[in-house]
Amino acid sequence: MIWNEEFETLPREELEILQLKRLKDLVQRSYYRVKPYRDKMDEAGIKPEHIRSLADLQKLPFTTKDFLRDNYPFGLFTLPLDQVVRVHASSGTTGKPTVVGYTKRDIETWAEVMARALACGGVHRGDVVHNAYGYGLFTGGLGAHYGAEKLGATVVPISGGQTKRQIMIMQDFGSNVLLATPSYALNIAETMEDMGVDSSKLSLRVGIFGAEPWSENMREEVEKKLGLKAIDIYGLSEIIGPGVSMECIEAQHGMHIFEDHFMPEIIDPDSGQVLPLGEKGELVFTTLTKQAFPLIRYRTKDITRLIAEPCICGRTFMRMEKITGRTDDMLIIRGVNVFPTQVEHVLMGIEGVEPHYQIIVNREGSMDTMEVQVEVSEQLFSDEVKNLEKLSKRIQVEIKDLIGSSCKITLVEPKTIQRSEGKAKRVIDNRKI
Ligand code: DLL
Repeated sequence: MIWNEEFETLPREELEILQLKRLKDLVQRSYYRVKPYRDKMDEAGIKPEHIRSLADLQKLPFTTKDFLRDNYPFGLFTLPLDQVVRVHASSGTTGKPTVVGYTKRDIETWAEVMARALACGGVHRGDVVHNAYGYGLFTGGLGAHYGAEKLGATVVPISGGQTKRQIMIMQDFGSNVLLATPSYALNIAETMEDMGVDSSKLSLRVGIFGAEPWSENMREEVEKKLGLKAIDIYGLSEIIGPGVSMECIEAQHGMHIFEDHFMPEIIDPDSGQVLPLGEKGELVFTTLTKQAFPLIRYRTKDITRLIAEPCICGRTFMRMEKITGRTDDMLIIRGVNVFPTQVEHVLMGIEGVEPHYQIIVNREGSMDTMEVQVEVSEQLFSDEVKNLEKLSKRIQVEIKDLIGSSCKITLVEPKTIQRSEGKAKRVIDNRKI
């Protein structure tokens, strides 16, 4: 079902008129109300009146996480705090978190895009939505919550953790929609196995998984284990939270960007040049309607490409392909670029290998080394050493074939790699310490 036919199926020409109107307003608001924006634009020699067409967006300077950090916590809000009804924050890997703020209307907008997103995944009124995204400063829990309520579904605000209890509740309440990170969904599936609960005892129909990268093989794995259709949802706190884009259940290929609110561009991460439509690069977003904390040309560091071809679902919004990694996720191992999702893809395509792994990077002398620790099934683990060696060799060869870099494979006992209740930590890079 399309939640908002009027906007989601808008002919492209009409959408562009709306986007331009909103863009002009955004640039005015940011320039006249926020000094750091004014300084940035003055430095680039751009005034709000220079924005006359959508192509003029490219004249505006980029914003980055550092810009946000420099103005911590509320320095980029365009409105006084008496109009800001909520803040969220994402924990950075180092130092201070990134803080974002919402007016009442921003919360409304967010609920609207999340309702669209859930409808895109086939969720409707009457569904019981088990929301296992974390509630709190993280945007996942509350963002999905408001959207599901707006849609008219019955929300179970369970948050992450206490997995056994979650399974009991899903069984008792007849939950048919699961919202979680893909790694937590796997944790749930595994706990179900341990408890002897078969997926047929649950009523799950669809899982709406996001907040971290996950491969197509991982999708197959969760679908099989939980007996549901797994749909990808994307978002980031800076832009609004979950609900920036969403895969439709009809195509299950690429996430529709709610372009009347969020304007995408793809750039070359090194040169900052905008790339031709369809090319892969860094995703950049401009928030067209957000009031308290708008962002102009925000560099997400996420890597994807845009799909402009019309979709069978009838939505006219462009899609973005599954995120393959982040520019700061990319490991450079002896000069070769490696994304954790590539390793995941290989691992999950091999029988007997469990979907739990970690990548450990070290520097020995001047040499970078990469070790992949991966769990194998109980049965395999107690098998003959020769078979384990064969398996480890096979993984090594497949990784080398795909990414061109050799690594050490360590097969570990089942349940030794830490399980995730939110975003999984896949890489331990000891070179940075
Ligand atoms: O993770 C918002 C969210 C919550 C999205 C729930 C989806 C579901 P942040 O904590 O600010 O916000 O992290 C944003 O997570 O820049 C991506 O690198 C990554 N990410 C989010 N969704 C996906 C996805 C939330 N579907 C960062 N695939 C983003 C891959 C994703 N990566």
